[in-house]
Amino acid sequence: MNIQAKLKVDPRDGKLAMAHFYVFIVALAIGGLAGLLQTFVRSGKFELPFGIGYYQLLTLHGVVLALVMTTFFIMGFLHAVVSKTAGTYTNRQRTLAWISFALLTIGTIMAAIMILLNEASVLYTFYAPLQAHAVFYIGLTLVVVGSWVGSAAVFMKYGEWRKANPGQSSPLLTFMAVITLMMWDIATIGVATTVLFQILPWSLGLVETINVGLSRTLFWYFGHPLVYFWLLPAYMVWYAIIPKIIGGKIFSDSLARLSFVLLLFFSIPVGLHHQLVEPGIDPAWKFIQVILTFLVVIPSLMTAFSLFATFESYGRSKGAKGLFGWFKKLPWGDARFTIPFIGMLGFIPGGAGGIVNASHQMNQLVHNTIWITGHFHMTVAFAVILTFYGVAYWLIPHLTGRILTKKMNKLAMIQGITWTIGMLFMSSSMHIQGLLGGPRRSAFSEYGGAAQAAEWIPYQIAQAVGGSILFISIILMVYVFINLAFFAPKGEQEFPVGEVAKGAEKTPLVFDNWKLWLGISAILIVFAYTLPLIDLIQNAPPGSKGFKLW
Ligand code: HAS
Repeated sequence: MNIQAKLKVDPRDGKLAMAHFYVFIVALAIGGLAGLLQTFVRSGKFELPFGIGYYQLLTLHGVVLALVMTTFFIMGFLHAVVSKTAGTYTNRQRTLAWISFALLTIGTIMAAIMILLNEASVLYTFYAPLQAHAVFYIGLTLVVVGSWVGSAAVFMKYGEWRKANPGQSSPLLTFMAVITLMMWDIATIGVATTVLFQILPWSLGLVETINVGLSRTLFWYFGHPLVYFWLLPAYMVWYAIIPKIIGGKIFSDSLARLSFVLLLFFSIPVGLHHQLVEPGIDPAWKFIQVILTFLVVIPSLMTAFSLFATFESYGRSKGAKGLFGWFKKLPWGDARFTIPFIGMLGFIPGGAGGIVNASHQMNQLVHNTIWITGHFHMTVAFAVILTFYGVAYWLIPHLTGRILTKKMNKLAMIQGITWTIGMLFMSSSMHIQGLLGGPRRSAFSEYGGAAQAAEWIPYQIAQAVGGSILFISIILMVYVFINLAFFAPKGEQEFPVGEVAKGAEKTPLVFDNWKLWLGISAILIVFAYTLPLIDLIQNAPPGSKGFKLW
């Protein structure tokens, strides 16, 4: 094992990661409050005070939780993981990471101010022709650029490690961090292109119209890998950290790397599955991207297989018998394991829902309904966030030189379990309401007819109940976080890094061959997107001039 993996994260890198986590917890509190108020409005029993609009609140909720909270947590986590497994950052790398943090924060503040002023009530997808103040888009651009600068720090550390360790396979967690950020950097080119060349000029009044189809397509080129940007750090934990927490081993280093490589290949050329009902895109390309979507399910099935293998081997090593005997041997009292495990369980229905969405014909039924909102609450707001909570319970004290006490562990369990109950109410009622035709992204007052809405009311009340339980869970999380960051007893909290099972095959060096992976990735993207984009530009609506971006 690399010697660095035995060391604590250097305090200077620890501070850097913690700075990200402070923003994470503030975002969780603000976004969660916005979510709670939203469920109240949707129950039809509450009106927002001070003239706050429903879409303004929904934008705040979506942007702060889906874009800000996740990005800050992920960047902080990746910096900590890379510093731990590939070695302490050099001053140059750390400076870059701080510049990244500053850009992320400034961009976030700019976007948040515009949302609060009701100048950017365009939801987290900011689809044209909804238009926000230019400052909102500039803020989001800074967030993207900030994340690029942060990934440069990670790539530099990885390159330095490779140079110092020729002929060796890179540390698994660092390898996974590199793939996550490469995917992110390639994906953000899409959103940066539409913002810089289409949306900003249009929002500044330099051009009068915008090519909506093109803009949405560039957005979803980014939007689907965005959801994998949330998922991959959770997979890093499931593959490489949970085995250590339970006292077991990583089933196969190569399988874990292969699934990440496949996620890099197939997470980007699939964005059209968000646009299956949109005009202007040839059905043949939609069909091709649906097939590619089914291919991206494979690495998740590999992940499920690998996790079962880890749990079962561990259980059997402890004397478990029978098909599910291993289940009883898992450390159920340990919040660092149990809460992410509940997330894994939730990802089974969450993933199944994704497969329904991707199935072209079924998508027609669910696309504009709140079923989709139920889907992403089960995936990102359940599987992923429970895993992030599980990480916070040990990473925050590790970085602040404190420990997770038994009392805090108990509170963390209650926090994760209340989240589970709240999200089950919320997500299942959203799924059912969606099947009954309940629309998404719609305020109660704007539904079609009162008679139809009456059928949905029980589910909307269930969402308000779920929202309230979730908010209690957020208050508990804030409490646990503050305790672990400032008040828990001083001590050494382990940073668990899994080791590979004895007898597993040696990891082939080909996994560190980036020319190969990036080359295949580029070919797939060019194949899946070139013709649809040319179509959208050439057949832009009447009135478009020149290079028909608008
Ligand atoms: Fe999705 C829409 C398809 C995964 C998030 N998705 C969304 C939106 C979001 C989102 C935010 O094809 C809405 C965007 C908007 O605002 O419009 N999604 C999929 C597919 C997958 C998928 C095929 N989505 C995710 C993940 C997300 C996420 C992950 C966030 C983190 N999604 C779609 C489609 C749409 C969509 C369409 C567009 C819909 C529309 O019409 O607008 C797949 O990646 C899912 C694969 C997952 C699995 C599950 C594997 C299970 C594992 C757990 C193992 C458990 C263990 C424990 C070991 C196959 C790994 C077990 C223990 C025991 C004891 C049993």
